[in-house]
Amino acid sequence: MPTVHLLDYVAGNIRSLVNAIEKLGYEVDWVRSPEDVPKAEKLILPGVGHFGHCMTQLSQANYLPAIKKHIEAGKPFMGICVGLQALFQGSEEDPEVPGLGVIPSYLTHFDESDKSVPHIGWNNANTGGKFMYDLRPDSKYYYVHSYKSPYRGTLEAQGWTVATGTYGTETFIGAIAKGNIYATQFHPEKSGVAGLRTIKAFLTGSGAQNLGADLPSDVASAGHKDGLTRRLIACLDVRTNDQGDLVVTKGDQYDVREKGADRNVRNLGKPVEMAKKYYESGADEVTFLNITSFRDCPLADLPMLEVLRQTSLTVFVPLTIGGGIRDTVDTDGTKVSALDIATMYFKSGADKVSIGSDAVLAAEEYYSLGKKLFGNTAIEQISRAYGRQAVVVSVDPKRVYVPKLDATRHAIVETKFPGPKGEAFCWYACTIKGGRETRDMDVVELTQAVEAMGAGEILLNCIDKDGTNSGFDLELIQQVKNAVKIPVIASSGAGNPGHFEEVFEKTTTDAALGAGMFHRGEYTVKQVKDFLQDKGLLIRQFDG
Ligand code: 1PR
Repeated sequence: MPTVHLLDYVAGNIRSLVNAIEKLGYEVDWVRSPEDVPKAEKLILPGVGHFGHCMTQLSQANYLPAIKKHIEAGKPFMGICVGLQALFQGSEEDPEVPGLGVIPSYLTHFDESDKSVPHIGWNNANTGGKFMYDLRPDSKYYYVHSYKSPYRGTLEAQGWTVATGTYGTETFIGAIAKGNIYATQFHPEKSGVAGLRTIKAFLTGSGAQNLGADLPSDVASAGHKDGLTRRLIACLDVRTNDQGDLVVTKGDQYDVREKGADRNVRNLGKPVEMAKKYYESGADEVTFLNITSFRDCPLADLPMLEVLRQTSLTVFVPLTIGGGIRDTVDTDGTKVSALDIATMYFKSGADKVSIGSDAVLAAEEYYSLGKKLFGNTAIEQISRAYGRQAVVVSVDPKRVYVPKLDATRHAIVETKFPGPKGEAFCWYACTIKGGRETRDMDVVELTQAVEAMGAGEILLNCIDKDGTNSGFDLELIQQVKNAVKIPVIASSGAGNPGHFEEVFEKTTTDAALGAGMFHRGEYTVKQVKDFLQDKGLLIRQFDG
């Protein structure tokens, strides 16, 4: 089997990259010390998290001279995400830390005055009509980053071929290549078939051969629209049923048991199979929520680890796992930190972890200590090790109606849907333990606290709407959108494609999630995307 060398220098969730390479018929050989670098013919430098952290790790382990030598020797080199950023002179993220300086430009933060940051989702890598590692004008690629190299159109004069993405009014470098060097800001291993294609062009060497030549005019001019697409996520709530099988289930307002006398846990299918079905139907991401904690088995045998391992072999879009991510004690009495649990999930193929109950408790402490951070919460620890983009906070709020504006200290919404006694106002109370316990904290307080701790995204459920098929809670979603800069995923209540159009048109949500309507077979992900496309919204279709 042909081999590619992968540099393993920093805690990272690179299992999906390995899976993608193996799927393409190549074998991964690990570079675990600078002495291994000269053995590499083709070298890939992946990267997640902070620019400074990655560069410091590389520098302290004395990798930088070996990488430079590899590049200067003209051997194939590919950088991914922070692996692309490493090629630049430096980044606003950590101004004192130098990059490799192969590309004479600096990285800057996205302007967050008019959009969510990080930039998360599917966007273009527009080559301007040039051949570049099989990047295609009508394909979309998965990005997640807060810093970018602004596109100025000057690097081409120095022999670089550049592909761009556009976010809001900013155009940035999505991929760049010259000679033996290829680097992508997006994650090709998470970009479905389009991503596998570009990795293949690197592995086979075909990408470097015609680099920068003109694409055939019919390909170059094929209709496409640049920009971030509307992101659609399929969510699978997973638990063991009373027979001990691991099943996908779905509740009505979080009650997952059938209405009949026997009250069985609803069984809607098998998690790995359903995830693959949604991927092939065009889901932009798949989220698994472990809604029971499987507490009676050792952590290393958690059934969700195997679900992730199996899913990541065939599903090449981002995978999120939630449920039970908190400091805990294993069955043998060993203390295990939330970071250890997250690491187990990342190593099994997850790209993000989602934290629910523990985030609420951490936020309570944050406020009780006068909004000070001590770096010890699960969110801070995981975000520091794996980057902000790897930490989602899942919020399970419930409406609390009040008769007048000053009836509570909480952030209020004037609602179009009055309460049982005609109350015209409400606030959203956070809950823990799958909605079983309501806390004296509103969604604005929670989301602002977790944003300060380093969460990268909010998964915003709504217990009142969950499983109702009555559409998203637009008032809740806009309240949270107004409160934070990080992206928000609208969840709970989707019953038909029109509900997705409504949430995208009437709120500024960054993504929308559906569960029951897909599991029950009422609509496919593709039908929702076709509907949104017909309405003129920019979406990504499965590129198979
Ligand atoms: O608290 O960190 O252990 O995480 C537990 C996780 O499990 C949380 O993310 C919490 O939301 C979730 N969870 C706990 N109990 C339930 C339950 O249903 N009994 N599921 C549950 C939450 C809600 C959504 C659902 C949408 C869309 N599921 O994810 O998929 O509401 O549904 P719809 O489109 O069918 O309306 P921790």
